Amino acid sequence: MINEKKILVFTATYNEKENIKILINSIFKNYPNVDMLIVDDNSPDNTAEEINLLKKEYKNITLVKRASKLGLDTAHKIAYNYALDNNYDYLITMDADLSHDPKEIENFVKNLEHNPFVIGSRYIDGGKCLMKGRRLLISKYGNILIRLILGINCNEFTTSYRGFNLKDLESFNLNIVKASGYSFFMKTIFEISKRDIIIKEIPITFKDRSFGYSKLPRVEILRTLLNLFILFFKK
Ligand SMILES: Nc1nc2c(ncn2[C@@H]2O[C@H](COP(=O)(O)OP(=O)(O)OP(=O)(O)O)[C@@H](O)[C@H]2O)c(=O)[nH]1
Ligand SMILES: [Mg+2]
Repeated sequence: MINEKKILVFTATYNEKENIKILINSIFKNYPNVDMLIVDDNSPDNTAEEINLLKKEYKNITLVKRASKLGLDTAHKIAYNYALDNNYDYLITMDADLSHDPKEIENFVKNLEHNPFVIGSRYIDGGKCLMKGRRLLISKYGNILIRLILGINCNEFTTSYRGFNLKDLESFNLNIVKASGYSFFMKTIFEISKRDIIIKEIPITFKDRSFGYSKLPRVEILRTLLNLFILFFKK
């Protein structure tokens, strides 16, 4: 146990067979006492089978396998509800594609001791985004644009590497966030900030995935822009 808290680490998977094995091994090697919840959307590459094999070795994994690709927003809501129903203190969410380094979980836990909500930020001192070219530009300037338009004092809106101190977040619940794709992650910050909950940014290093392919379609960028302007007028 990292500390005496009950901690759930959540990730969603869609075709992450190679990555999930490395991720699970790394998490339990470093933090044997956390629990893991994984929502897999019937990945055609049989990610779920790989997870079931790993479950024999690591008893504290729960797998929810859904019938089809139902999206990241609903997967994250399942995790939030599961964590509340099972009385977890902290919920830490991350991608399964090794873009998020599990060694940084310790820093999330440390910061959750004094903060209701912690976000891993690539764009503060000490943070790094190892993406290249157009992807880096879109991510970097996209986050600056969101910050300017929403007027929220935060440098990162789109990463899913986040920590929730569930006992300290009474006025917030992920179920109220109505959006999908990248917009879901942006709107979560909007709803948290609207409730005057302090957003604690901690530096993370984001690596591009080495196995598999991105599942977020390019149209997501346009949809996020549209939702950004809708949020601006709602403010
Ligand atoms: N269960 C589930 N998982 C998903 C779905 N879409 C994406 N994921 C997972 O969510 C995480 C983030 O998806 P990515 O495709 O890596 O999206 P991204 O990180 O924004 O994009 P890249 O930077 O290009 O990798 C990964 O662990 C995916 O396997 C989905 O519809 N259902
Ligand atoms: Mg990714």
